Amino acid sequence: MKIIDVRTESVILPMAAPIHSALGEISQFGCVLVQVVTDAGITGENLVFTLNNVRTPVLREMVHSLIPLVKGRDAGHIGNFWSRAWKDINFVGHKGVSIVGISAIDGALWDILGKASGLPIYRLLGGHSPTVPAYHSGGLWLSSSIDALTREAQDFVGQGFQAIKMRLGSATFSEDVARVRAVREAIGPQVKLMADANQGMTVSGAIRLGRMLEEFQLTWFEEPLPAYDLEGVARVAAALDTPIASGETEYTRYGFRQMLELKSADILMPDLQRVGGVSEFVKVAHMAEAYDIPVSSHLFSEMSLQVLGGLANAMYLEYMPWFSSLYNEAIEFNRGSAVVPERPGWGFTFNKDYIKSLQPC
Ligand code: SMN
Ligand code: MG
Repeated sequence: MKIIDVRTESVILPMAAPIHSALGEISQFGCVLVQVVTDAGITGENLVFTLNNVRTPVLREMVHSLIPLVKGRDAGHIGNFWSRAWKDINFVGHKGVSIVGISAIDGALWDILGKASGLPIYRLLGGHSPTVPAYHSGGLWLSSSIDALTREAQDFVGQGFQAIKMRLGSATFSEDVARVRAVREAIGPQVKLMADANQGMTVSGAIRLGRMLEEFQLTWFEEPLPAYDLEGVARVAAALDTPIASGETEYTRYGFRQMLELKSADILMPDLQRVGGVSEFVKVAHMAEAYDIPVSSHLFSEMSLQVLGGLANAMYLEYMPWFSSLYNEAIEFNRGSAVVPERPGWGFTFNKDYIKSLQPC
């Protein structure tokens, strides 16, 4: 089965209301939708995106620059594409946009492999679990008042979620502590609670706030420091009992190898578009397994679900409903866990009518 074409289109995906984290405001996304077309009539789909539709054409152009590496080639030679692409991007760099381009095509190739074999990706990866515990991440933003936070937290629990994530980065530590206390009291001791600082802190600040938060039994304290400071976050992880989760802003097996060697985090959280696609997510997860470190996905809920289902050390799926409207199928939940679809490939297909209604960019 040969690849005969790679098509891309970019659209603006609006948000119902802007949200705030320590990263700033997010009001919309620029989505690059990728279709890899084969001569067998099978098309692989994938998505990469930018926050606020800034520099979306850069991502799209990066994907285009890799088309000559796949066009006319065997669609099943995914590892071969990855190795040649790695060499091809050397001059531009082995982190950042160039990896996003590889991820976009890699994921579409895995979708093709699944559709061609009639199997969901999680079975192609070894089929570890048909369900994956999920946490609701689509709320509890910095912009919410304490009242709104507690209502939203209770609403997620009412929907059946047994784990939820809130954001840190208020004007003072005591405000962050008050917000975590309010959410913990609203959901009780059983529901798991994560907190994400979105890289906004210093080593000493993260240790100080982390100690103030120990009593709330957080499942993890996420990305306390700027993503480049792998040694700094290792010092935070060593100082706290609360597990540190990090890695959503890290690239490829080489970045994560360094995190593992430095003991930067207790939980790794690869992001499909930054890690290097399904191929690289799996390598990172297997490497982490050798350190007895679990992995939790970042965004891309629909696609990450298939990857996590194939892994023995999958801890949580981040459920972020931002992109759900792009798909014909919805994630099914059962008592707080996401059910891995048995449909071939991703098991999620683009809703072309909805996408047609979006503004191109
Ligand atoms: C996050 C990532 C991207 C945009 C907003 C928030 C956050 C997460 O770090 O982990 O969901
Ligand atoms: Mg995060």
